[in-house]
Amino acid sequence: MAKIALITGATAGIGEACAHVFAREGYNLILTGRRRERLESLASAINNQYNVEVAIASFDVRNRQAVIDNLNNLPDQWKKVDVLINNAGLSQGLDPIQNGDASDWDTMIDTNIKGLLYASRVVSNWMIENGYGHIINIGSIAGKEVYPNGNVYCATKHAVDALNKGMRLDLLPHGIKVTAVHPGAVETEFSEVRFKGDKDRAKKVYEGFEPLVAQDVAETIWFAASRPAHVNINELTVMPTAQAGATSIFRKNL
Ligand code: NDP
Ligand code: 8X3
Repeated sequence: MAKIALITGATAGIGEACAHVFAREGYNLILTGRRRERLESLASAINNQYNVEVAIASFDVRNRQAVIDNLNNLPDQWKKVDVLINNAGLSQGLDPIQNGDASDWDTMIDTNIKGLLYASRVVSNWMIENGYGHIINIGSIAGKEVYPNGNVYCATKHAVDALNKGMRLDLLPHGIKVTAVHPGAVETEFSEVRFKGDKDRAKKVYEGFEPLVAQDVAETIWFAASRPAHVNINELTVMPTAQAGATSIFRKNL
C-alpha cells in the first residue's frame, strides 16, 4: 500500500515542492492550505504527472476547531499518515519591537506555533494508534539565531525548535520519528507575504546571491523522510552556499 504524506501549507513554496517530491516517490498526499483553488490545481497537476492519490482539505491552521474537524473528517484510510510535514507558516513585517504591529504578532504566533500544535495534536494520535509515523517540522535559521527586527518571527521559529525537541521526547516511546528542517533564505512567496505584497522589496531580499529554491528544501525533507526505520534525523539546517548565518549573506555586485 502506498505511504501517505500530509503537508500543511501546500499551496505555495516549500509545501508545494514537497507535494511534487513525495508524489514522485510514490506517496499518496493530503494537501492543505487556505487557498482551495490552488489546492485543486496542484492536485490535478499531481494526478496528471504521478500515479498517486491526492486528498485536499482547505482550512486555516489558526482555527483550532477547523483543523480538528477537517482532519477528523478525512476518510479512515487517509488517517494512516506516514509523514506529517508541518510547513504552513509565515512572517508579517520586519520592524523593531517598539514599532511592531500587534496583529502581525498574533498572526505569526497563531500560525507558526499554535497552528503547528493543532495539526500535530490530531495527527500524532493517529500515528500512535497506527504504531508508526514521522513528523517533520519546518523551522528556520530564524529559530536558531535572532536578527534585528526579526523579533517575533524569530521567537515563533525558536518555539518550533523547542517543540521539535519536545515532540521527539514525548513521542519516543511510540517509535514516532521527529525531525526539524531549518532553511536559510529560500526564494518563495515568503518575502512577498512578509512585506504584504511589496514585490520590489521582496525581490531585494534575494539580490546579489543565489538563494535556495523550494525544491532544494523539499529534497532535504525527503532525505530526512527516506532514512531507514532505525535512523532519525533530529534536525538539519540548510542554506544557500552564499549564506553563513541569518545576517551573513555574501552578495556580489551590490
Ligand atoms: P510561502 O509563502 O511560499 O508558503 C507558505 C504556505 O503556508 C502557503 O501554502 C500558505 O497557504 C501556508 N499558510 C500560511 N498561513 C496559513 C494559515 N493560516 N493556514 C493554513 N496555511 C497557511 O512560504 P514558504 O514556502 O517559504 O514557507 C513555508 C515554511 O517555511 C514556513 O513555515 C516558513 O516560515 C518556512 N521558512 C521559509 C523560509 C524562506 O526563506 N522562504 C526560510 C525558513 C523557513 P495559504 O496562504 O493558501 O493558506
Ligand atoms: C525565513 C528565513 O532569514 O527571513 O525563515 O528569517 S529568514
